[in-house]
Amino acid sequence: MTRIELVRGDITQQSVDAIVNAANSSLLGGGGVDGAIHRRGGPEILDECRKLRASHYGKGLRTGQAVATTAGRLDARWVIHTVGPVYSGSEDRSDLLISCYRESLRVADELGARTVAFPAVSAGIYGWPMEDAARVAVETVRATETEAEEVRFVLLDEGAYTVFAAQLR
Ligand code: AR6
Repeated sequence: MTRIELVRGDITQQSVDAIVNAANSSLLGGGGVDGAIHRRGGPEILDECRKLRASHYGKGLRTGQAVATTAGRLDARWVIHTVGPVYSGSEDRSDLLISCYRESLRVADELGARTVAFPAVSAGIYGWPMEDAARVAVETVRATETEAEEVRFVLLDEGAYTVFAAQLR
């Protein structure tokens, strides 16, 4: 059984095996969680991202996929970068968001990560409404078979935390 935990705070301050990054397909950094992870984790993460791009993801990491690097100076062993879908009001892209959680957990299992922290993927710059982002996140983690003992959702603000808490009830 995987325990699901909820934490209000900064994901870069978590002590876990793997921290999931809401990245973009370039893997070269950005704002939001991505910016915070690279800032606090240091240049080692970007170095590995660059190498991954050169070796495997010349056209970028596709939406819904996930790949791991070192966690640099973060208190974690790995960062798992996943690319969430940009929200669309006219097209249902939830399969891609579901895929982010599933693929991240699959990569976590491959690595042997037992504790995994997720942000609310796509619910910031990519515009996904928080209620729906939380529903997809919680339902998908609950439905995914994983070796992880703990999945921790880390929400930066009170509003997001409250929405996730309601979803977990
Ligand atoms: N800890 C936990 N949650 C955070 C943190 C943090 N340090 N910082 C932001 N959040 P976002 P996206 C919350 O925008 O929507 C980047 O430029 C934030 O409040 O980080 O998937 C990438 O490079 C929101 O609820 O990710 C991509 O281009 C949630 O994390 C793009 O943004 C996700 O917000 C990805 O956009």
